[in-house]
Amino acid sequence: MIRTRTAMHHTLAILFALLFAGAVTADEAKPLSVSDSWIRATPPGASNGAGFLTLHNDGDSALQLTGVSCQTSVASRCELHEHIHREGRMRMQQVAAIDIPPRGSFRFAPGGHHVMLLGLVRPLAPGDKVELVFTFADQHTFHTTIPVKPIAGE
Ligand SMILES: [Cu+2]
Repeated sequence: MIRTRTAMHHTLAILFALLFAGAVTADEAKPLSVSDSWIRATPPGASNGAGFLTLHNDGDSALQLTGVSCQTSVASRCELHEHIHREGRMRMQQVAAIDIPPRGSFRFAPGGHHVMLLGLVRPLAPGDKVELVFTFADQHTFHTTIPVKPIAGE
């Protein structure tokens, strides 16, 4: 009994070590940085919100962004979106992938690409913070936390 329990503890310790090592590697291996990040505060009753930021690829190889998720109880999920003009109207749609060139950057900005926050359970208010997790084609992830700013802050 004691031997089994010791073996199990040992196995768990190794598993946690591997998980922790994996989590650290995921972010450290990605040469990314963020600037101009903000999420637009939403009026009462709004079901969706939008976040903006510039992602900088500080490395020597191209990166392909393939998704985003949000670690928050305020929104049910997040998506990468773009605005398009179709039949004289401004619409938005989900994008599957965004390429960020080496030593280059990609800007999410009002009227263009944005991080869509869907299924808001309450308004996004100035002072709130939302953690976003970007996913790349090579399975690496990048975490960043973005502040909510007043609508007039554009
Ligand atoms: Cu959108």
